[in-house]
Amino acid sequence: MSQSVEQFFEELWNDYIQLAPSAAKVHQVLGKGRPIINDHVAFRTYNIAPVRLATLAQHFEAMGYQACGNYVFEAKKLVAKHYEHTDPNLPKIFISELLVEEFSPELQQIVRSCVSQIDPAAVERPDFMYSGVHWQLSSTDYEKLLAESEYAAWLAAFGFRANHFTVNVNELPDFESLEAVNETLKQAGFRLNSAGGEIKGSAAVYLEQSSTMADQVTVRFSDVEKVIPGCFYEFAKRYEIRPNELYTGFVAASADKIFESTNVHSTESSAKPE
Ligand code: OOG
Ligand code: NI
Repeated sequence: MSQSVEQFFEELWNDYIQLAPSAAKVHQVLGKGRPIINDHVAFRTYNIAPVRLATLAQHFEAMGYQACGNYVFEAKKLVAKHYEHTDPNLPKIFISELLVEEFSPELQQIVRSCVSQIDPAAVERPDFMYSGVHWQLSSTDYEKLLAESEYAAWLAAFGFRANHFTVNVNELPDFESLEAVNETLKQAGFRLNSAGGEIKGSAAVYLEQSSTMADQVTVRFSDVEKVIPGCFYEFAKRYEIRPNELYTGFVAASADKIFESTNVHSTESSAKPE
């Protein structure tokens, strides 16, 4: 029952790379075989019992994490919190939750039906955080969710697992800037999220972020299989808020665009040729 924190993050990573196969290649390109330090891991949920943000956060509180920042995303109808650990080697945790009651009755009905299929006892186990989907979902219901909220649809398709890990760029020995990281990634063939510019934030807000677009993965819905955006990798460079003290929070305006890394990209867009 009491698995170690290291084991938890290892299992979480192993689950994540199945839906973000690019992540292993990112490590090769940026780390050249050396270990990569992660800045944070992000999770998504619905604000419905038994999977509310506050309930899922208990797994991290049990590991010694403490609640720090609160964030609101009005247009996307989301709220989020981040958690920090006193052990600097452990990644920060960012958990968001969708305000389901603010959507159409149709969306609410699909989401409530999914959540009602979860065994509440399963939520209490730490492995719930990489347990995936607990429900049957048709591709038509997925499309209905997608029409209103990319977030609602992603969560219904993939369930509970790391949405992304984030490379701590400050700890990358070979890269001075996030621009340099982005250029290396693009040269290696990765598609970056350009919503709001490839780099979100700046030194003025003490945080710069970029991310890949999610890998396309095959999901078996109750009726058919579809290829849809899975998980992505993020890159964060933090700046000092005081001498020798890096900013540890998040920036809502930047996060708002990072969420779009799992958007279904239009075929009309200016995506580079493969
Ligand atoms: C979270 C997006 C926000 C960040 O680092 O600002 C975020 C998500 O896509 O679930 O991770
Ligand atoms: Ni993030």
